[in-house]
Amino acid sequence: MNTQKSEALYERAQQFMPGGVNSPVRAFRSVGRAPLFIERAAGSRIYDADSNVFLDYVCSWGPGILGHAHPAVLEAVQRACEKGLTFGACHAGEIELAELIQEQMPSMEMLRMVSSGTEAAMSAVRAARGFTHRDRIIKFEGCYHGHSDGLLVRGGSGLLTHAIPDSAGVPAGCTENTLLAVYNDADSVRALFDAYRGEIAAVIVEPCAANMGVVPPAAGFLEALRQITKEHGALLIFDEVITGFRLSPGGAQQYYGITPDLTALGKIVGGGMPLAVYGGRREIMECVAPLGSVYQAGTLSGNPAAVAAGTATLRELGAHPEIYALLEQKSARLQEAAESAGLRVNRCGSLMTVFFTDAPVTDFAAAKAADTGAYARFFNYLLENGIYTAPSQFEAMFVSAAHSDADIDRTCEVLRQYTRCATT
Ligand code: KE4
Repeated sequence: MNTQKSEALYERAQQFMPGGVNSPVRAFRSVGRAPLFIERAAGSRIYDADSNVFLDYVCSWGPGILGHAHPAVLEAVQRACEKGLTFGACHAGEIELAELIQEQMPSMEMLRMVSSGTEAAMSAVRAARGFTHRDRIIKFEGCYHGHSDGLLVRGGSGLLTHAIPDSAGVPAGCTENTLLAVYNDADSVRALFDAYRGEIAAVIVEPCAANMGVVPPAAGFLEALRQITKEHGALLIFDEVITGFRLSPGGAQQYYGITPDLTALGKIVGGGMPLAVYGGRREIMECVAPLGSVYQAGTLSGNPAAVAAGTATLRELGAHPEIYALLEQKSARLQEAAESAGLRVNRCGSLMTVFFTDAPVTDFAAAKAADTGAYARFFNYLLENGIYTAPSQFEAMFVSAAHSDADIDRTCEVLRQYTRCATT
């Protein structure tokens, strides 16, 4: 595969940006090749600088549930941009998007728009602390909630990919109130609440972990978190930046039937533009400025163009609820094909990860034991066969509504041809 133009661009990019990238996981370092520079994307496909075409199962890490450059989304953004890119003031579109979100996620009685999932998760934690007047929070090893100081502890995603479990530059004081539990182990959460009785403001969790690779919640795990937090007067925060509007129209909270106190949303809710949201019980959100004393702000929060993209995306999903059943069918076919090639697959709806390990992957320790070298070979095999999947063992594959049956057939064919012995 010719990647000369990408390689030349990469050389130049490295002069300006750390690792030549604006986000570490794009650097392809764990899959042993120079990153591709993407020129355009449409539907289920991305096109790189060397005119290679790939079926895209990264979907920009989740926003692309409708596929790239969906006409309805593009038209909405173009219309919004013609009226000006940003006002730094209120506009009616924010209300419309808030209504759409609340229709699908009634737990979000009041919400605030921000510009990234990091901001959404960070702000939800701050609101929880402000509401409960408690300082400690619990997160899970291997879960990733963006790069705010207090949450960069044993995180997943790029931290795991680049073996930086705890980031440099984060003073101990920023993480001393961050307690770590084991995903799918409710007893590890109970033990922390017993040890820090009355001190824990909230538990923040990816309701289906997707940043150590996909690790679905064990039966009863989320229910246990809901019960334990209630018992201890702590809040349950669902980080639905990935699962929101992906697992179901109402996200993981609808899919699993658990109502959190606060939710962080990102990716799909912005339709591919920089927009994220946090929100939840009204009494908690009324602690947020200007109503309350929890301060949070943002120049581009609720940006009109981003709001237009998110609104068009949620409207399209609302107009075509059949998308979710189709995503399930397509994803199940991919899983079946991979498993027929002897691969281990963790899947939750249209999120999945092929793990290179013989043991079941139900938590961070099991995920970390995966053979990242074997994953790299798998990634490159797919890429050479025109299929672009996550350039890291510790990320998810995403399926979109734009992946046609022919796309899925093609992908299944490549997966079935894959034999570990031939490529490890
Ligand atoms: P952003 O700040 O990247 O918009 O969102 C942070 C975030 C928060 N919560 C969850 C569950 C997330 O998955 C993320 C970000 N996801 C990664 C991919 N696993 C973004 C890709 C990247 O870092 O380049």
